Amino acid sequence: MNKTSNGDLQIANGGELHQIANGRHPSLTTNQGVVISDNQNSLRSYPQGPTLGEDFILREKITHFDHERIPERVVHARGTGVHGFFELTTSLEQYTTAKILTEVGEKTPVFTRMSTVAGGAGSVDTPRDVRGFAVKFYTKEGNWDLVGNNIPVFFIQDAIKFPDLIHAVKMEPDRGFPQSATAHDTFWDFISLTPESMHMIMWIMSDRTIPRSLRMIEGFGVHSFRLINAAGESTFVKFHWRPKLGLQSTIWDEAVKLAGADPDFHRRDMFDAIMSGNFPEWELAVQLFTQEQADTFPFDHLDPTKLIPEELVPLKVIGRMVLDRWPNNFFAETEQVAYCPANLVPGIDFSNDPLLQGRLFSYHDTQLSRLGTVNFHQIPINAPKCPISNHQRDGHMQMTQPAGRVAYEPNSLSATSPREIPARGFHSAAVTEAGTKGRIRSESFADHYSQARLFYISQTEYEQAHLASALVFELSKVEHVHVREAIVGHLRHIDEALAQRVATGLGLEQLPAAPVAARPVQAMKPSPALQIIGKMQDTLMGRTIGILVANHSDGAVIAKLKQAVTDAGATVKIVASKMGNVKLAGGQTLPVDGQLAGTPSVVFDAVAVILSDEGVQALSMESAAIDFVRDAFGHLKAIAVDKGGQALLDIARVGKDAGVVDANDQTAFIAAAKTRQWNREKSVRGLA
Ligand code: HDE
Repeated sequence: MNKTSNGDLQIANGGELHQIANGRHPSLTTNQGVVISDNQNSLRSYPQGPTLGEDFILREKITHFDHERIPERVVHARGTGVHGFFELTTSLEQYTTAKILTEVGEKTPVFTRMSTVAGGAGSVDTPRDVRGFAVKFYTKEGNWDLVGNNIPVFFIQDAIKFPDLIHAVKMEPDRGFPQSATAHDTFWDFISLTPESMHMIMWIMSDRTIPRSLRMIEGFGVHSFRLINAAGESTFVKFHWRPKLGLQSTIWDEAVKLAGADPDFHRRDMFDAIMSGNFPEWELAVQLFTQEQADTFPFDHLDPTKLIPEELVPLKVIGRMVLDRWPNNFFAETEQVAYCPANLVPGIDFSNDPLLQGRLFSYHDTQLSRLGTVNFHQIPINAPKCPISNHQRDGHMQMTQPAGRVAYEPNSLSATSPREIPARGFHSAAVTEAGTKGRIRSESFADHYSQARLFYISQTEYEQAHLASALVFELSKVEHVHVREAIVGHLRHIDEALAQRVATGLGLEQLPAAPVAARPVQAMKPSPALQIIGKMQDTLMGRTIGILVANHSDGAVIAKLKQAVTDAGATVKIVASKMGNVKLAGGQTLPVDGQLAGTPSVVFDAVAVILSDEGVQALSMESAAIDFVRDAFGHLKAIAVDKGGQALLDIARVGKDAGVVDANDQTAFIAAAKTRQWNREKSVRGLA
């Protein structure tokens, strides 16, 4: 619905715009356009009589309602989509003819959907899971979909294993649980028998899978693609999205509590950011390399369980994506958007990665069952923003009315019917390929442990401890002891100390034998680019600070703190035991944003506690207040306190360290709030 210059509302109806005088509602009609006189009562034969079958208005309304749901995505069912644009800053003209990668300054509209993988559409936002990162670029030369994840590698090497992987991770079929969790027998059973998944397992068990915000995740195209230039030469490329806000994750205990406190935590966070004009931004970077370079890599880049370390092929930043417009309608856009890795534009091409090859037909196929027709490309969110003309006709829900006799090519009857354009049209890379046909796994895919080790040894000690603890948590939920042991056996190839930590956490008395490795594990130099901590930004931008207050709190301290953190780019929310207003010490009132029981500290990046003596007394018997400060401390967050705040911390037996600061020292608070108090962790939980 838009407003015209005179303030009238315009409502799109069947493609036509009806102007409605300011302040008047449009008529309620049936789908046939018949104005409805009574939307409260169905048609009865007499006041106490039966409802009449002739009530076409009732029948139409209920029938439409009965069919409102469509099949949810078989994977990535829960997602959050946002409109935005991509702007190229560096031309790749030397490598490709694709306009989107050569026209510097051009802003191309995009629709980006981020998702979890395992849970259903109504599942929570914060399980331990991969996040999908799918971008549809509506380019001048057709739609290009870069359908990636927030992890640069995948579990399996061959598409034929995908249904097995997904069946293993989804709810177990006999019991219908767990929803959206890897911590169960069938997942780990499959993994224990699939050593190629070990590298991905390191990423999954790291904090990458429990992100703080969708605005703070990286995105990866995962597979190698090809770029093709005007001379027809091709170069391999990997795509990377890097968030302006840096990487940030939650603590596992926090993610678990967030699931209860706010099941929509990530979607709401994105919505709030877009609505308040804090538009999230990512850099698009590429790794470019030739076949000759690839031949020297100690791994096969066509194996999707491998990444190309940045130290080997540096990232080149070529543009930025800004997400700045929330969809008008969740179903019409976020639910109906149909991504497909086969949607490419001239100048970009596929590689032979066998996982990518399998994906190329899967997505279109899945849309046919989800959206029900070959014409789903006509749905506005899927329609290219450049002209389409071809001889495809008819099918369910055909929305266009192609005119004329000719629906074939070649023809001599029409001078205006669409024809192929060899010079501008899509060409595949002209590469010579030969070999023996067969169901073959390339020998070059056989090393399953070297990059898993590379990932593990590249992490900080805190991240290693989280990863080891995640493995203990997940495997402790696995009932079959032989499955736990088999996983620990694999870990021995990755890092003996890691295997030992996990074995100890699981109470295994001796280390299980390691399986035979198909290839010896190669020593590699650590790559700090694989850390989260190494990629956190020194910023408070995009973060939220919660201030717990009560009647008679010191308004001046609150105001100064609020100003300082807002200036640093954060948002402030006031929390108190009742909604409405609190009366501050000076007599002023302060509006409350969140009621304490419903606004625990897990929803904030850092907290402040500003309380009068009376306030402390009132909150000291309140378990939500005790949990507020205990959890903030336990989740390694900065806590700013005045005298009353400190008193509440003492009552809650919360310790004192460098992250607990005087609320009057705003600079110290901001510095502490930008990060987590990693050193504190040893004092609050026993990690593996
Ligand atoms: Fe997908 N994947 N996938 N996938 N995938 C789908 O397509 C599939 C894979 C990814 O927000 C489905 O439209 C196969 C890798 C994202 O709508 C389905 C294989 C990567 C999304 C499908 C893979 C992804 C999907 C389900 C192995 C990262 C959500 C709904 C050969 C590079 C897109 C749909 C959105 C969705 C198949 C593996 C990313 C079933 C067969 C690797 C982000 O077609």
